[in-house]
Amino acid sequence: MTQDELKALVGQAALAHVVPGSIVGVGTGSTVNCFIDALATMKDQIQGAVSSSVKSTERLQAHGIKVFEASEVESLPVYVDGADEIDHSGCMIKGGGAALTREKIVADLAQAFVCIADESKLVQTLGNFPLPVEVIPMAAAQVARRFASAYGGQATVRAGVVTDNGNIIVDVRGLKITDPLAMETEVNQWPGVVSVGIFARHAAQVCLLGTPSGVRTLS
Ligand code: ABF
Repeated sequence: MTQDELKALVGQAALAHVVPGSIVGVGTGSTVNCFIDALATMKDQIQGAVSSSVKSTERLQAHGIKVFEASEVESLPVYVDGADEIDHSGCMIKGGGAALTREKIVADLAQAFVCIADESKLVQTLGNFPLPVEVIPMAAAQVARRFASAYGGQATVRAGVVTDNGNIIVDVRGLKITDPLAMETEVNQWPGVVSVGIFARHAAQVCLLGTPSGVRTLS
């Protein structure tokens, strides 16, 4: 199966975790696009969605799915999103699509995080994928120096990218993230960091992995 077929497989499988009559938290990325397309087949069974990006909002609305503002809901039964990497405890690196801040905001509203990914995303230790960090532009150089001194990481500004929130992304290479929660907690405190693409505090409770032999559920 191609990677796109694996993404379609898990996008469809995630429908089983959608609570009828609820508002669904929806992430961002190509795998989530498959989920959005699958969700459209049951749009009459849900109230709508809370979206984590302009791109996902546009796709949801194109299917006729109502999109609520995050501020309009107090909680969501489920948040469905992809990942750039996920380890065996459900901690993730996210942000390859530059939507990490709103993804974490919507994930924070949800009672359960369902990660959907093709099996290439499952790793033993996070860090091979460059860690995205959303920063206020004036802080970028200092954040890069902190990654170098604290973790030996090499941070570079992602060219040509401005987030939905008007900030920039630095991608940090050379990290071996053996304690995701500790690094997320530390980096979150650095001045100018809007959010870091480590999802440890908001780890996935369920991961649906697309494999050539079908969907593998990790929980
Ligand atoms: C999104 O899923 C981002 O956080 C992450 O970068 C992306 C993975 O994208 P794809 O599903 O296209 O591989 O939530």
